[in-house]
Amino acid sequence: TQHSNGGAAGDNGEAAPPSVPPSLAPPRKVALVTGITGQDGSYLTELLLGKGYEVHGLIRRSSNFNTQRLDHIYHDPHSQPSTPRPPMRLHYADLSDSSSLRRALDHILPDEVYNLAAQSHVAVSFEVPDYTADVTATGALRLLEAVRLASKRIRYYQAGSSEMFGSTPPPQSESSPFHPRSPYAAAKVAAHWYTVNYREAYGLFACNGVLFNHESPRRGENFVTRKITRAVGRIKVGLQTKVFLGNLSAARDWGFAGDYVEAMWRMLQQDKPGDYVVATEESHTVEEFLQAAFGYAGLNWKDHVVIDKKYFRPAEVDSLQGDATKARKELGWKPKIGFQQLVEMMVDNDIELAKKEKVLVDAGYRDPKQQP
Ligand code: NDP
Ligand code: GDR
Repeated sequence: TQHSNGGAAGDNGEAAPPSVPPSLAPPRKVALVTGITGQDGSYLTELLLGKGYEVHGLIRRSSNFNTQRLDHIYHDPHSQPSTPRPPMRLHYADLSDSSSLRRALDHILPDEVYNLAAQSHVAVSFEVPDYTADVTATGALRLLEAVRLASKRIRYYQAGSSEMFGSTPPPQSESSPFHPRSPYAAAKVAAHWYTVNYREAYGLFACNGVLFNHESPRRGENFVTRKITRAVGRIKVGLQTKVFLGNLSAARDWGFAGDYVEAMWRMLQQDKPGDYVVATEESHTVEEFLQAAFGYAGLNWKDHVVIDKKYFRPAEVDSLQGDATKARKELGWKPKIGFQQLVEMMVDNDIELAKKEKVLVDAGYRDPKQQP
């Protein structure tokens, strides 16, 4: 869908439909997405382009290309001059650099800002706590301040997390207390309250989405679901035999990222700003995920999983299961993809990926020992 909307009226010199003079066509909404190169950023961009938005994304400098998740959307004007470009633009900025955020906001003047950028790995946050706080907590504050100074009519979405509930027992809803169990979770709690404060202090239309875990074939490869499905694919085609994991008894409420970005967008279309839990309301342990993923591929996880202490965390979040009543009632949101379907989608994708890797290994272009 993003391609058909990519050349919408006004972009790339294309004419508006004949029945609507360009001056009378409603102006296209403009969104700014931080973390656009991440899992959620890519799904949200597809959703917004499909709704006719002009999408601007902030990307940070990296020594390797970091736009793989957007490659199917982006059209290089040099190599594809005749293909209409979707209205998506990328700008260099960093959540640790206020001046870059101010410049981006003042230049783009978006209608909506989605703050998805973060150091988002819980285990890594114990290794780089200071950096995690700077990007995940103070980065949100910098962005809120840039939004407030640019225009108070901008609507702001903050990517909050079920990790904020930490050791609070399930089911967790908007009224459950936060008890963060990692530097990442504590930083997200700070970002949550900065967002509430900017709403109360300045009347900003600012929303917190408290999203439970959501996965997809685009999930980062060191989160447990994708680590497992990548291993299933590679084991299935003979590229590896073992996968090393930590705590298998933790329970998570896993949904599909494509469904969850729809809830983010819906929050910013309400009459009033608010905070919403987004979850499937169903919980499974890591072991159950293993059973489902290996079982679907005709394998027994017990033949392949090795426990490695290094993947245990200094403090664990044992059990998450959301109560998304408010999102269901006020946003009219519910997940379309269930647990088994999600597992199968990810395993199917990763078996295909492993088959391609195998071609490279067999041709001598890749070392099979290089695990993701
Ligand atoms: P990812 O880790 O896939 O993406 C994180 C994004 O943030 C990437 O685009 C990354 O850029 C960017 N980023 C990291 N550091 C900076 C920085 N200093 N300045 C600018 N950009 C930066 O996360 P997800 O897509 O899975 O999650 C999106 C958001 O939602 C995150 O804030 C996450 O914490 C939160 N969240 C995620 C949940 C989930 O289950 N997926 C659940 C609840 C909340 P690069 O590509 O260059 O690394
Ligand atoms: P989480 O996701 O910490 O919930 O944060 P992750 O997939 O990293 O861990 C889920 C559970 O699996 C256990 N686990 C392992 N985890 C990883 N990464 N690697 C392993 O080898 C492994 N073995 C067992 C973990 O201990 C944990 O209990 C994700 C991130 O996307 C956050 O940004 C987001 O806010 C939350 O989800 C909601």
